[in-house]
Amino acid sequence: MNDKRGIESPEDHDKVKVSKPKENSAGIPAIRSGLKHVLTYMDRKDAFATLTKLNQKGGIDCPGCAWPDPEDDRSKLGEYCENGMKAIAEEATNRRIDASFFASHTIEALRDKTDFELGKLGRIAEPMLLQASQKHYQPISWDDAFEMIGSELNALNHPDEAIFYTSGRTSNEAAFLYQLFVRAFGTNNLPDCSNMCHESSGAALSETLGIGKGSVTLHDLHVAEVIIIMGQNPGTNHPRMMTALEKCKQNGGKIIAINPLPECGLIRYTNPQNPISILKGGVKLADLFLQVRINGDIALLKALMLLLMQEEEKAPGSVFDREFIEEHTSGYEAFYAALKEENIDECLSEAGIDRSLAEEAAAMLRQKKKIIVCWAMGLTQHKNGVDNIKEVVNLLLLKGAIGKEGAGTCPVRGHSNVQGDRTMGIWESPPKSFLESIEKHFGFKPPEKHGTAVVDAIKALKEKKARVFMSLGGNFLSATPDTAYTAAALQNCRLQVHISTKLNRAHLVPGEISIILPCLGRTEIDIQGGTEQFVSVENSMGIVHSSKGVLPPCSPHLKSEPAIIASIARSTLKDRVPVDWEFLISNYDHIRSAIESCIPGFQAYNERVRTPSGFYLPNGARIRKFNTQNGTANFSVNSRPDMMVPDGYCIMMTIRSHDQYNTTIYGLEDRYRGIHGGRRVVLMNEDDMKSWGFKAMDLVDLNGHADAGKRVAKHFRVVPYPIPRGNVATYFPEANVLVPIHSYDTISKTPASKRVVIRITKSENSA
Ligand SMILES: Nc1nc2c(c(=O)[nH]1)N[C@H]1C(S)=C(S)[C@@H](COP(=O)(O)OP(=O)(O)OC[C@H]3O[C@@H](n4cnc5c(=O)[nH]c(N)nc54)[C@H](O)[C@@H]3O)O[C@H]1N2
Ligand SMILES: Nc1nc2c(c(=O)[nH]1)N[C@H]1C(S)=C(S)[C@@H](COP(=O)(O)OP(=O)(O)OC[C@H]3O[C@@H](n4cnc5c(=O)[nH]c(N)nc54)[C@H](O)[C@@H]3O)O[C@H]1N2
Ligand code: SF4
Ligand SMILES: [Mo]
Repeated sequence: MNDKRGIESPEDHDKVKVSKPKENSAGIPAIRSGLKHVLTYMDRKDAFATLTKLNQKGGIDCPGCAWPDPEDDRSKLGEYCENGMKAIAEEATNRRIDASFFASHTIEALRDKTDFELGKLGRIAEPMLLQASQKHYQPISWDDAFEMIGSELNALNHPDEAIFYTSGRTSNEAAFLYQLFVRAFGTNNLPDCSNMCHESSGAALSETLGIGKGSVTLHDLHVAEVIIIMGQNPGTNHPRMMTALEKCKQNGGKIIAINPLPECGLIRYTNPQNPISILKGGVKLADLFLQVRINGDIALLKALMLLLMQEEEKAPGSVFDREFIEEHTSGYEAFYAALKEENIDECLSEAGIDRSLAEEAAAMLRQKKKIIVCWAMGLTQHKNGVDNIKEVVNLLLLKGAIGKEGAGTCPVRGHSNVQGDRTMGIWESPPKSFLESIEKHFGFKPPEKHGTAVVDAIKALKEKKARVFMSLGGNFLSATPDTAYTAAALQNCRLQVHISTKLNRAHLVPGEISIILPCLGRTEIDIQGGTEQFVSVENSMGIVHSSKGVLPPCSPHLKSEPAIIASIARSTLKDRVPVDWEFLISNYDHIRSAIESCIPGFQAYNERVRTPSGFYLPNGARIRKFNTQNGTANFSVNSRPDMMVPDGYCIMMTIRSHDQYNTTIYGLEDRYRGIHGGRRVVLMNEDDMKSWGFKAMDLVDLNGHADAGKRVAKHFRVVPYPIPRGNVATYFPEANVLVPIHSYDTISKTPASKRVVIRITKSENSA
């Protein structure tokens, strides 16, 4: 039984089955799996209508990840992947939950459902309200809901007592309107999912290269000489990136994968759209796999740079790009001096990498100038997440591998519009220039005091310093660290407002008043002022383009995100600020015109967003114009993190299975890793299993480190897996209960969900 009062998904460890991990990703099984989801949950005509428009020019932007679409040759067969199909099936499902559903299900009964079951209930069909001591959500009219929200917000002592969260699926238009409302209300409390995601990348890249976004385009990936993929599992989380990697290989490029796990998608890829690829059994991807220990990346990068430095010293100018360093960078001397103090073998032993493999990697980089480093959560979600990325930048700067064709930074974004939301001002610490342009354009003074990011927002709610929590999408309970702590924080709320498409666990830890406002999804037609609207998004490579739904709304009672925000703004602010909310949403062109006036790079927004592939936002790093404080790219000195673990403890990373989208559980098949039917598993090295006294499929409990308080996640099955010794892996969000609220990078405030210190013990009555 679940012992967390229903705040975690009920257990499924007894259903877990294990098979051999796969060595070839995608191919026919991917098509089969994606289609199965589409055909199980969607009406056939809806499936046809959406899939033919998915990621096509002028069509629907896939609500999956932020990987960009090719600019020219989009496949008519389908410019999407298995997980794109699952994302569509999840949103455009033919199932609904309405007032009668909630009348027959108490909140307790809903808590007994697994996350997988909750998601499969279907789309929320009408606004719902739950008040203290009630057992059921009950219907509420839109007008009453807006009225209630306005009066509760206005009853606060200070606007900072409200928290306004955003998840990265929301459109530019909704995000811009949301931050406008929140700032007009009087706070910068705008935490977002990015705080738990690529915030470390943003912080590190802004400081070193003057822009918090990546620098490369798809074309750069195709022509790179070497691509290093660190802390990322693209086969699962960015499947169409595999096509770009395939092209790079076809052009003679090499790939180095750095990961504690031999992720199948890094090893081999069969392009499901290419019959020849299918016949040949796909292409080998990684030329070199460096199985780094969790958080051994700084040590490994230092070792690689030392090896390169040795060669450079033998023949100055033969390895490093002296001209670039001289002309465009600062801090080289201090960086060089600090690096010289390091010892190659010490670094490699910390990273857990054989010297011969490191030498092979250094040899692959030595003569090459077109180098790209791609990374994701394996680098960002550490206490030293920002340092990890600054160390990546050091390597690229040494090689002059930035701001030229085939080279640069590639932080691979998660949510499909997480990058756009930040561009739109979803940021708790906005730059002054942004606030000034809001003031100039809208005629009210936005607050300057910085607001709270996710971890501080949770603490503020827990300590009752904040009393209202509103969320524009997302699942603030399960995506955040320290589930039990966060549940208590949410339960302390006077008011919770969830603007959502689907029911999730965050809706089941109510405050005194909880309101669910159901909204349209990307796939649906959005009519305002009598005409069909489209929205726009920014992908991982800074291209802004349109997205337009094709299906009729799944319920007549839904409103669009911008319409909901405008109504909340109106009922809260009345005429306090001179913003015409109704005008803005009557045609989204009006919102885009406002964006154009306030945010650089959006000139002629309405015109350019209508061009078939959209437009690129300006990117200084791409053209060697570094908008840092000193105007140059900056080397940095980053210390190696402490890798010591107390006796009897190990390091756990929390990762995604192939069959989930963050807290949305599409299914129970982690096909590539060979785990089926359940998610409560802990992947463990076989030698560790022997020395810790465990057998395959033993039932164990995961215990947090005592210093961090008493955190336990019970009943996980041990699965032998090729993972470095002393490291284990579990799935997010099941293991989030173990991520301490106070364990995060102090600069980015990103929770260290890839390095959690735990002790593993046999479960009592383990059968
Ligand atoms: N299908 C699907 N697609 C998704 C998502 C999803 O849940 N499902 N989520 C979206 C979102 S929001 C995001 S942010 C991205 C996430 O995309 P990823 O970052 O690829 O996702 P994770 O599963 O967190 O995988 C992290 C990878 O880092 C490795 N790793 C862990 N610790 C370390 C370390 O210390 N060093 C190194 N070198 N590697 C390490 C893990 O073994 C794993 O392969 O995907 C996006 N796309
Ligand atoms: N331990 C651990 N924790 C992690 C991570 C990890 O790797 N390990 N990864 C972190 C990362 S990278 C991220 S990005 C966060 C994700 O954090 P979130 O973005 O908060 O979580 P999601 O699971 O993506 O949110 C899913 C919910 O969004 C709602 N939704 C879906 N589509 C729409 C829509 O179109 N509009 C609206 N309004 N709502 C919609 C649905 O109700 C759905 O249940 O989790 C973080 N948490
Ligand atoms: S790669 Fe990402 S954006 Fe593209 S179809 Fe797949 S899930 Fe959707
Ligand atoms: Mo993310």
